[in-house]
Amino acid sequence: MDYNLLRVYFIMGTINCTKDPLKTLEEALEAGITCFQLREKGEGALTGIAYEEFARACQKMCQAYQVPFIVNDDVELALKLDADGIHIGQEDLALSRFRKQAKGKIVGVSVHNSREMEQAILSGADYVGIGPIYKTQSKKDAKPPAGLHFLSATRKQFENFPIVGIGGITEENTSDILSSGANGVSVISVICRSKDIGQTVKNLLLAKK
Ligand code: FQP
Ligand code: MG
Repeated sequence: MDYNLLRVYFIMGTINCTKDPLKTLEEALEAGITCFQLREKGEGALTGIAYEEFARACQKMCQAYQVPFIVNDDVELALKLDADGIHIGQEDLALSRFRKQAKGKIVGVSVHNSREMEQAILSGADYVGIGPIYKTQSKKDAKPPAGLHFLSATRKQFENFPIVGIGGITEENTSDILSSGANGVSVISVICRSKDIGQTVKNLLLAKK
């Protein structure tokens, strides 16, 4: 995959939003996010038809901006909607099984150590999410923050593999993430809670190594 797609990777579910979720997504797309992941989970998340309809609305909006629409965890929905990709964690469905069902789709995998990193590559991941780099408010069962060390060590070992940093990322620390070797940053709160999404996304896009 083109690693530039990871530059500003917005992840969102309705419960993360402080205003209308589709309006949040539209402002983020308008401002230039490079990838979108629907992560509809947690207490109060949409389910059933409402979930599927929300997913379709997000997908349609992403298509209008030609930004990849990735589904978190839910392989069934990703296939049903013909999403551009799926993001799976270590506890989620075996990657090799999904790989066969989803030729041509972007597959992302969360990794936390070098064993998981090697396994993800062997299983055919297109990119990996490394984190949590810092403390995060968006994921209750997040592992303890790992800091930048594993990120930079992974970049040294895999010079060209697409990597996005995740967990506690802000406009201020984005440069550090990029300097440590990530191709981009993945954020939820910083966009969902921004009073000026346009400016926030611009700041993320402008951050230099
Ligand atoms: N990295 C990324 C990405 N997206 C994610 N959703 C995760 C990591 C976390 O399964 P997981 O994935 O460990 O937890 P959850 O399903 O609760 O998000 F690389 F895309 F930024
Ligand atoms: Mg998951």
